Amino acid sequence: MLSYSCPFPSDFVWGVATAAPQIEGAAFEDGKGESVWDKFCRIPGKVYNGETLDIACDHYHKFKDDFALMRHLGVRHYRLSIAWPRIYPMGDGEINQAGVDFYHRLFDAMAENEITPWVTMFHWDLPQALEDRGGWTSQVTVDAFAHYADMIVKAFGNRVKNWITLNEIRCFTQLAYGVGTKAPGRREPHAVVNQTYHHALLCHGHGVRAVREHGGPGARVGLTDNSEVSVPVTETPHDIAAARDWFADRNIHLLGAIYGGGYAASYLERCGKDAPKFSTNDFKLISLPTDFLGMNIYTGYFVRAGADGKPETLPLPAHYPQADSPWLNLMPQSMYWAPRFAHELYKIGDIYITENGCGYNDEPVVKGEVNDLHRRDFLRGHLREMHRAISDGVPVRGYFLWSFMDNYEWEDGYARRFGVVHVDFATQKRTPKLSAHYYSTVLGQNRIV
Ligand code: PNW
Repeated sequence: MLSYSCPFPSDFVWGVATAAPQIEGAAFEDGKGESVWDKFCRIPGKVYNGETLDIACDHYHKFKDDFALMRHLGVRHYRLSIAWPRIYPMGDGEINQAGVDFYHRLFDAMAENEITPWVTMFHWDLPQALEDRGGWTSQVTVDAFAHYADMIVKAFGNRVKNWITLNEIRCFTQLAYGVGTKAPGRREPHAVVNQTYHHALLCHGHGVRAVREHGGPGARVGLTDNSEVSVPVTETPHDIAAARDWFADRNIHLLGAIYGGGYAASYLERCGKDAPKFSTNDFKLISLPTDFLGMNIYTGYFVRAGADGKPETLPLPAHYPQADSPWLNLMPQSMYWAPRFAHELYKIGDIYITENGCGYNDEPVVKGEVNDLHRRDFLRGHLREMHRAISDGVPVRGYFLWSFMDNYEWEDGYARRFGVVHVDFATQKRTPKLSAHYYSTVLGQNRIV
């Protein structure tokens, strides 16, 4: 067999991913409450061009067409999220039945198109009412999430078997309460940010608990993490060991805590007086066994063993290749090393790449086509490295491309396009790009083409 054929295991899961706030629109329809992003995007200077999530891809009204297109492309697995403020407009308290009904319609339409849902419970759209009560800095949010998770698993558990508790803890804690570039845009001291991590870990635990209690037969659950990824500069034992140490250290407060059953002494020591407040009992919940780990992989850091053998991160030279998202340095080997290190360090049995993709700015439709050869190249390079990981025995069981269609790219608004389907935001017309046809061929043939 020629190596470029790269067949995947016959039960490999190929999918696409989106998130409710980025595609649904209908931000104030049918009783949906305000989310932190609905508020944040209206603060001048926070989001590119002042763009809002009000309409987005209008998926709320167009989901039938969108699922028909997915089916047409051969996509059988779809990662989506439920909008918490659609279910509980105030975060807790009264249920919005119209919101629950919407997701029933959505899951019906998916079933009609033979598409299996993979549902993220929380993808950053915290109800603003909870932010007003402290948001992720407060235990109030943990209690509300526990209730919300119970509710959605009870409501949808007969049709949803694959659950993801939280999407990318770092992004709605550190970037939202420390750096301030994501909603609600606060800049709090370390101690507060460390506490938001801890509250997120507790919510992850509640998500797992809810699925175990109400998920029914065959239900599975895991976290989606955007681990910080190291790529060894050379694939030699020294650099590999240094890169693995780096990975363990940079993820010590999230994956390390969940899979290690508690905070490492070295982490708490480093935090000093800023350490999160917790009880050891918390880890009975946080470290409940999961069925898989979801990893969102976009980029990484080059690491080598320094003169003292310790990990050393190399700065990137000028003109290192990038996508248009300024943080998205092209590093396909991250798709090999991230799942491999996660598997080695935390003994995880099943890993899914729950997001991987690239953002570019100008992708015009010319004569009905979008010629995104850069994205096709990105996909092929990353899939090859994922295939190499599987060949080396790393248990990667599936891959979800980010994203099905161009959508609201958070503080970058609509300018940054991640879709394999082009969206004209003025007309809502969808046009599959060259990369959609490429990906459709890959999943149809179950190999890299
Ligand atoms: C992820 N970084 O976010 C999110 O899960 C998606 O909602 C988002 O649209 C997608 O990736 C593309 O950005 C990330 O700075 C945001 O490294 C930032 C980073 C990584 C992922």
